[in-house]
Amino acid sequence: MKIGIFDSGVGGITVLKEALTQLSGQEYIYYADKLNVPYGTKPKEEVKKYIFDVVEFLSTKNIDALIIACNTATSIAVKDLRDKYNFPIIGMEPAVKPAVENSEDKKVIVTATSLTLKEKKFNDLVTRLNSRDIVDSLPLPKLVEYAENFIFEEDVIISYLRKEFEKFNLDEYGTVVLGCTHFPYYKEFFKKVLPNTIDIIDGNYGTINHLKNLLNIKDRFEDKKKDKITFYISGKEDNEILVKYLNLLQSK
Ligand code: DGN
Repeated sequence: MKIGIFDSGVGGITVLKEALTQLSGQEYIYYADKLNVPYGTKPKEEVKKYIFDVVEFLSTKNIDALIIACNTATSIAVKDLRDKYNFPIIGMEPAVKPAVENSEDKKVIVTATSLTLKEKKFNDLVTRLNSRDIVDSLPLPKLVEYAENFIFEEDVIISYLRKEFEKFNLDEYGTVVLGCTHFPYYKEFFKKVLPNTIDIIDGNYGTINHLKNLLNIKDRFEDKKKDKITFYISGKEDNEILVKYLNLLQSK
């Protein structure tokens, strides 16, 4: 199968990595809209236009399915994209449901971009789960900027996260959700800042598992066929930098 994956930048590579871990022998076309990153701090209508341009491009590559590997883009465009295109479209959504189930009597912090946290999609989800009182949100826009600029220095990231989580009494919380595909690059740093009684979860496993069931794809452990990946990038940078990010994740 030919699977299109896109994000505003390098965040979706964390989803691609999950696909390579779980699935066997697929062809991936990854598009990073580096020219327009970040999506998460811009006006909705502007971002929607960028998203439609990217998906139009991917649709010319005869993809069998599309993963919107970006929570922000999913929040604002998944419905309209599904109306326009015939291939299956899988979006990302902060993993609030598993987090609420996991936290028992404790609360949940959902980290994401400001746009995702403001959007109706996220707020409807929290209401539907009847969890308004136990779900708090925390935008972490700088993590997107750090990831895009390949900043992984421990002191920089840890001091940013420490300052942001200072706003919470962490004893009250059981789970932190990584609701932006750029954030799994920093999972180890989240672990260092948060007490070990707090679980950290993201939506990448669930998204790829859903794709696997939808397209009836074999598990990697059942069948070790080779994968094929083609990268595209908008803007000035060379698409080779995307390989660097994938290698970074694979070395962990
Ligand atoms: N990776 C995107 C997400 O999951 O929301 C956000 C990146 C951005 O453009 N701010």
